[in-house]
Amino acid sequence: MKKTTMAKINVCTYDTVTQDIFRSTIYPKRVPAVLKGVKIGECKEKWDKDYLKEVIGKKQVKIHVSPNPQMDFIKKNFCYKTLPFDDFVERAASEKNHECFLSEDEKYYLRSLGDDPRKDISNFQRLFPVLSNDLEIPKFFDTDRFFSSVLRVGSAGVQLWTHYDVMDNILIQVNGRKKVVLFSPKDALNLYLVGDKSEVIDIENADYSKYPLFKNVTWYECILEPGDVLFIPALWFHNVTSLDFGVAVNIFWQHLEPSAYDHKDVYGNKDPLAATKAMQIVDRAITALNNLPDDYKDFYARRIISRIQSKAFSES
Ligand SMILES: O=C(O)CCC(=O)C(=O)O
Repeated sequence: MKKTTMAKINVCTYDTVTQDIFRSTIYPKRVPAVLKGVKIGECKEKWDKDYLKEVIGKKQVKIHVSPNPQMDFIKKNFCYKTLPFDDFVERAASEKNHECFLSEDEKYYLRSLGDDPRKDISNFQRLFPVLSNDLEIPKFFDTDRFFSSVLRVGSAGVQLWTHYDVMDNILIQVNGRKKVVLFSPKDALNLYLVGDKSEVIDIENADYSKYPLFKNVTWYECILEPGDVLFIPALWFHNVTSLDFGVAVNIFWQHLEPSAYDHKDVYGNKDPLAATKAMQIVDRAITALNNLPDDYKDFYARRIISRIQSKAFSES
């Protein structure tokens, strides 16, 4: 079946969004929104390749390098390398690089990490203090709910796998254009999830013989221009393609009570504690069902699903 059967929706765009408008009108809807005219500071004028190279210089950064622009975290079709920031930016902004790791047209992607990536949370202002004053972080959430700020720089063409995060997020597109496709949390069963990531990598040409349910998804799409801000509510899946060399910062904040989250989470993608507990209980239920003959196991598995559906699914 062709993708044209799939419902496609443009993400709603709002002009001249202030803090009040965001909090009172946009945020409560819990759907993605493109926000235009948000004050983000001087970064939009300043953050081109040469400025970034000059002010950040030789700071070492760990980056993703891939011969294939469609990066796949599940099959790991990329590798991690470390480069001085100025070299990395020069390479990411060029279509071809004679000096390369894997191939001349390899793609580069930086997602900033904390000082100790296993323990520390990315804080863009702390990691890149020379850039800090250029970016005005919109006051869309209470500051005590701030979780992380992540600098993202990538080559034109890089496509990041579909995934969800467990916290609310604004993606501030500073430089370059970006196509973002989003899927509602209600499409979780159509996305062939492995943890927080979808197995369907080539979403534009999905193989329906392998992923038949993918044709049921509702496809939300937007193109971000420099200066645009995309609100991505927690649990909304997103797949991001850089149309140009691009620079963005995204800010995650805790939408639930802070105690709901796993305090060991550094990326904002570990499921809330209650959800993890529920998944563990289901695993135990499956182990218990395995003690039954197949026909009984099947019968009780169906009854458990029906109980979850009637008691835990929401109508809307
Ligand atoms: O803009 C990107 O490169 C990726 C954005 C993303 O995955 C996010 O904001 O969670």
